[in-house]
Amino acid sequence: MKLYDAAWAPSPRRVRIYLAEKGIEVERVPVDLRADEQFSDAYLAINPRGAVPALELDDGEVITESAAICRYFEATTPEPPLFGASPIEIARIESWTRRIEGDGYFAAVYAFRNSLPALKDRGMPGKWPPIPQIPELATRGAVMWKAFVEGLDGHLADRQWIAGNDYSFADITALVTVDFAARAKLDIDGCSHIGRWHKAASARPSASA
Ligand SMILES: N[C@@H](CCC(=O)N[C@@H](CS)C(=O)NCC(=O)O)C(=O)O
Repeated sequence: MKLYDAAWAPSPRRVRIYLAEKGIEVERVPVDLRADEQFSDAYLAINPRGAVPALELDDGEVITESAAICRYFEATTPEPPLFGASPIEIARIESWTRRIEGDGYFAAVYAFRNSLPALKDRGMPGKWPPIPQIPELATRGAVMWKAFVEGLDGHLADRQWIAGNDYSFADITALVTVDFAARAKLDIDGCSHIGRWHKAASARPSASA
């Protein structure tokens, strides 16, 4: 089994943090995004969408999408549960994960991909026809981000973790989202509850995986 990984990118980091929390070791194959290695013939044979992460199983089947890779390991190695155990825990974690992805992570992607000169004509991650940058989408990302962090900050006012008593996949998703958003100059300044949560999540050994 091999995990195709990239050092600084949020989606592979999401999988690395998840695996560290579970105590699962997987052989990693680095893909150098700065050198556009995701578009090499060798990597496109693994994932024709030209995105990381990807998990290649021993029988050759490839799973893409960071959440799907983590779901695979949750099924093979249920303990400790990071997607919840009871029906209500599972629903809470899924609900928050989707909200963080749709409202927070995508806000950061809009801001990041539509503002960096180096990403000209690369408005979406991975292999697409040229996608022009649209500056208004960066503005949209900033508006979404502000509303997202305000909502999350209020939610965390009386909670340690986002979706229940225990650290979960929702926290992992939010951690990689907040750290990625900072690269697009979207911050959590003034959000004291997110600040406390972020400090605690970042202090876990898995955060540096
Ligand atoms: N929804 C996918 C997103 C994958 C994705 O966007 N990967 C980025 C790194 S975080 C990538 O491969 N980018 C390559 C590029 O920008 O060309 C997942 O969760 O795995």
